[in-house]
Amino acid sequence: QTTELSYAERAKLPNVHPLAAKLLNIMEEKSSNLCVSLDLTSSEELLQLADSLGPLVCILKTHVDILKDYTADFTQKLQALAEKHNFLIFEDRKFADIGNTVKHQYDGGVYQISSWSHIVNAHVVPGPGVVQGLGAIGKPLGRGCLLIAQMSSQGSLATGEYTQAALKMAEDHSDFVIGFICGSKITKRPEFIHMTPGVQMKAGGDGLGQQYTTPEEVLCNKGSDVIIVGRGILEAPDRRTAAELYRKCGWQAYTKRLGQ
Ligand code: 5FU
Repeated sequence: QTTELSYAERAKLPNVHPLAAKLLNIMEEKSSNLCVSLDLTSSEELLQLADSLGPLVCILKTHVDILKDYTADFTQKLQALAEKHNFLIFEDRKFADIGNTVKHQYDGGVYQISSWSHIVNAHVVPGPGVVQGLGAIGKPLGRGCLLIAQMSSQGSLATGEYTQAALKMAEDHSDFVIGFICGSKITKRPEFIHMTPGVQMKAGGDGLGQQYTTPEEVLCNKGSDVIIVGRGILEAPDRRTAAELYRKCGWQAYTKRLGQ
């Protein structure tokens, strides 16, 4: 048996980032390691679904730039739902430019992402400047960043040394980086949170390069912490029932990993 720490134990570690601690506590409280990816184009539909699925998830992931009817009112309402249901918001913006540019993209423009999204992510291809630029905005606000260490898509170039460089960048900026987007656990340091997209109940793909792994495989065998599920829920006949199934499967796989 390994000495695997629970989410609650990890939340109490001395070096854990406050936002990571908050997330780990939410996961424990809600018995959920499910991040739902609401890749929808209508604000109203997204908000209604956020209200319905909110109790089941630890994180709600957005792609705000695919909304056809975005207004600042949308993010106000989403924040209210995050409070109501106790989940974190993760805008999957995948910043990938020089520090000065990403600062503006994070803070300004139409979406003002830093004002409402608890978590954002970044590619490591530009080097550490991308994290420093984002951190200049995000750190004073108590935000956190995930580095994209691996991707779920077929033929991804984020492998091997690239993945190791992402880990190093995270270690060097652990006052802002809370973890990774990855397919499997890349570090034993329990302060970092591993989140995995490309999850459905059945392994397979979508014909555009997406590759799916099951919740059990991701949490038990690959050692990741959070499953990110989009179409597995969005395309189900009953989205709430599907989300509850993913939550339950994810939680069972986690408790199995803990050896309970
Ligand atoms: F970084 C990544 C990645 O490597 N794979 C992904 O699929 C992000 N994603 C996102 O997760 C993608 O942009 C979608 O928003 C979501 C997966 O959606 P699906 O419908 O479950 O395939």
